[in-house]
Amino acid sequence: MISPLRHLSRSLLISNKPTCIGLQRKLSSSSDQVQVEFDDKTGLATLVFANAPVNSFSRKFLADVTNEMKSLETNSDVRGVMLTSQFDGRVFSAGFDILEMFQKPTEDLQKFWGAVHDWYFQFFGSTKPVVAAINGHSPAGGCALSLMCDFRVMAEDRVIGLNETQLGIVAPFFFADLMERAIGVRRTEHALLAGTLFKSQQARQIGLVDQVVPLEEVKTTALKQLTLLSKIPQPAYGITKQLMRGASLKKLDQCREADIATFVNLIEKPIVQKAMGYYLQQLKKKKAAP
Ligand code: CO8
Repeated sequence: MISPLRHLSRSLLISNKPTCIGLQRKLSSSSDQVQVEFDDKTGLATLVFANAPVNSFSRKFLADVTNEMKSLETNSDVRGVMLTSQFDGRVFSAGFDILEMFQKPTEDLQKFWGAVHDWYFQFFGSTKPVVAAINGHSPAGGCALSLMCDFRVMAEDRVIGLNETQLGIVAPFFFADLMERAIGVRRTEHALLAGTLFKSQQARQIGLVDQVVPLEEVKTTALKQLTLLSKIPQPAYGITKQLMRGASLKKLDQCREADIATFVNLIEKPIVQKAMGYYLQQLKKKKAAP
């Protein structure tokens, strides 16, 4: 098996056609749903989520983005990572793929939640500068991923938040923790109970995102911020991240099995399955409406 580090080194060597931006190159990716771009002059990489139609996180997509991030993390040429979506203006990520949690055997649910843990540890545990260019709606798991980044730039007039209760499910404690870090306990409690999706401008006011700009400026603004962060000396940057995040990471690490059991127990409840089925129907109906 190729180690993640060797995988990226090989990718750098065989990286192909240049993109429209100067020295930026597309790196080979193990998945069609995640594109990796790398600027070897600045050392900045971009992960572009391209899992049509809405970048929902299936088990496979979780594993793919986790693997790509791992490769970037372990490559010393990479000085920072920007996350963004190929579906510019529409959706950053619709969160977890609800179909992965609907009418699935226990074993699949366990594997899915294990992949969620790996994804959390990889992104929230990254020691490099990571900036989210949120160029579309970002509910639930999309919001959580943004909150794992060091800085969030969002397009105007889109929504972000942990809306799980609206689906009849419960955001896990490590999502609540991510939100609490950004907006405090009281606001998080209100937001989680109501399943609030905040409009970008309001998200900025309460500190859920750091900057809101017109859509066409999202990536350049995020890149500017990433450039600044990438100039802060490593390992000081990475050690500081570990210092600030270590306790949260350790908390989940110490209860991985129990957390998987909690998830499965909740998701398998008939009333929860019913609520998710209803929510899925509503999503389809929305499309069917004139
Ligand atoms: N999962 C699966 N399918 C989805 C999802 C999703 N999260 N979101 C959208 N889809 C599907 C739609 O059903 C539709 O399918 P089809 O083409 O077959 O009709 C297709 O994707 C396109 O969707 P839309 O037409 O709605 O696309 P739009 O661009 O109009 O809207 C939105 C994009 C705003 C993102 C919209 O799709 C939306 O609101 N989606 C739902 C978002 C959501 O509520 N996500 C919550 C997921 S749960 C989660 O992330 C954390 C769960 C933690 C679990 C803890 C349990 C203990």
